[in-house]
Amino acid sequence: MKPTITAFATSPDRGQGMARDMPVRWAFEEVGQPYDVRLVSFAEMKQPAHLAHQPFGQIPSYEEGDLSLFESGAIVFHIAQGHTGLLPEDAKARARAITWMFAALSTIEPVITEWETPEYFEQDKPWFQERRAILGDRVRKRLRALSARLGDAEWLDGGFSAGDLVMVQVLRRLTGSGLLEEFPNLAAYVARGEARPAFKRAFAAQRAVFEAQAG
Ligand code: GTB
Repeated sequence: MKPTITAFATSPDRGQGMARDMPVRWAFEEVGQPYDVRLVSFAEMKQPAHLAHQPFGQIPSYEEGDLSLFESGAIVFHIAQGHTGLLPEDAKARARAITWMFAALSTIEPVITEWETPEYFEQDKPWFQERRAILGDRVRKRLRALSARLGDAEWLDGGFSAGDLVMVQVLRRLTGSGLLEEFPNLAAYVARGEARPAFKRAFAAQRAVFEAQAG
């Protein structure tokens, strides 16, 4: 059965692939699983029909028969578990790949989200620059550790895995900020992820939504 995911009918990022349907699309493409997309407006996301699938009124959600999931990380994990290609067969290597998924979402992403927030909502505050610098240093601290662990390796633990997919997608939010570029091996790691044919197909698919609207 072909799964259906939800995505923004109108993405605020104008097709840059920053919304969280992107890692799910990317995972589908990596494993060769066709999928359908139901586009939802901001108003529709808050309606009972969508809340039944995503209790927080957000995208993405995932439906496959009577299975309904939310949380992009959990959806990527589900896809990775059900197909070959995103998680190693070896049990220990598989556990380590899953660990990197959690590290991306619970250790790296929160400091990036914190750092982004003042840019969107608090630029007019007198303490904006000082706060931004503090939060930037918190991001640097995490990136320094990640950079040290990655070293000269291509991926975080052997071959490309769901851990890399989620980590690259999280790090993409820093592209062009200057922060990622302070760590050339991480910038190259993100570029390697973005160069994967599956990433390109997923990016093109979400970009097509924006282009269709832009006319
Ligand atoms: N933890 C959840 C998950 O990973 O699935 C978070 C889901 C989430 O944040 N969804 C956002 C959403 O639906 C879209 S991705 N927001 C609408 C709402 O809460 O009402 C976050 C996002 C949005 C826009 C950009 N952008 O424009 O660059 C980037 C990321």
